[in-house]
Amino acid sequence: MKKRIFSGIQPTGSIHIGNYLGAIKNWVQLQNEYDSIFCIVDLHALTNPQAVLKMQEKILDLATIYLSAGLNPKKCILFVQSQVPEHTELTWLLNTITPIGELERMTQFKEKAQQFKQSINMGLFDYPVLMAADILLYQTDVVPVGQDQKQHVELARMIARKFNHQFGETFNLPEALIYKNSAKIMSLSDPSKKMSKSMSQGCLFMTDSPDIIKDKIRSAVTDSGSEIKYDPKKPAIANLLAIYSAFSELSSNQIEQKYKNKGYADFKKDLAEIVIKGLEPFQEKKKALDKKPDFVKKILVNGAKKARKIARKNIFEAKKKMGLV
Ligand code: AQP
Repeated sequence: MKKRIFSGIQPTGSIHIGNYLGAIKNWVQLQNEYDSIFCIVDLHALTNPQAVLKMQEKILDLATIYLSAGLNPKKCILFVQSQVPEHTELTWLLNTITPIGELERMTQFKEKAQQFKQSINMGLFDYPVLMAADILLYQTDVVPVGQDQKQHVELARMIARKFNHQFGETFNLPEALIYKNSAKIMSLSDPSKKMSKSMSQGCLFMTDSPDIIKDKIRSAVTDSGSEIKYDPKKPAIANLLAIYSAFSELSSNQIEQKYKNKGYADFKKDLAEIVIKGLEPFQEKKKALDKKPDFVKKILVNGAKKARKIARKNIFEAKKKMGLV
């Protein structure tokens, strides 16, 4: 039997190349090897006060992005989280065994609480338990994510272990799958911060036009010096090398050799071309799919039906173990 993977993205705004390289691009490969379930996590998005605006538009756009990037509904299940109510039901069950201290440790909570100082909501705090429910509901083996989500997958594993210990063997223990090279793409305007939808400055979006891509890469901040060489103390060039490497499949070493006697201007010009070329097939497909919203919606409805079938079976088992059935 194939191992199962589950992953998702929040419909919180335009999708950037961090989301693509850290998540979607890998999913496209993985759907060939794994029993694959990919989700649009709209309930997670509600924790961001801005997200409720035009939610349905953002959901449809993200689904279109998934399909245009190469996710194939014949090979994987694609659905919207809120269409499968068992996610919230399992969240409550898991809440009752999750220590508050564990949630207080979560880096994402600390960062978002800073970002949304005026509206720190309970959902933001409970986000990792909903994520644990997403994962455990499908008896997931592997969760492909960027580096930023590793801590949440570890928490899901801890919750599964605790549930199994307390109520008897029920959930698979999930593992995070992180692709080293593209695990954390940083902001082009501030390489000390990760590229993030909610801080659109410094993002290179998947739907950016060639001219915008050229502009953004030309004006990306650089470090002191002019050498094209990986150096952990120089986060800006390290980030641009990671993007170059992910789009070209060349290693950092090979890229350094190529630009041995050249400067940033040549490097950035070529990087822009490589990114434009890399995104071209996706952008063409998206333009065509944008004209077929009903086709995309139908895929999501069918996906939710398939996901729910699996979810129902597993939530029944969890409730039975807890004495609720
Ligand atoms: N900069 C990044 N580099 C590599 N991977 C990244 N991911 C996000 N940013 C980067 C990966 O994309 C997937 C989906 O992320 P998400 O939308 O669920 O939430 P996020 O991690 O919080 O992404 P953003 O862009 O920062 O969104 P907002 O600003 O809305 O919170 C995950 O697999 C994540 O690791």
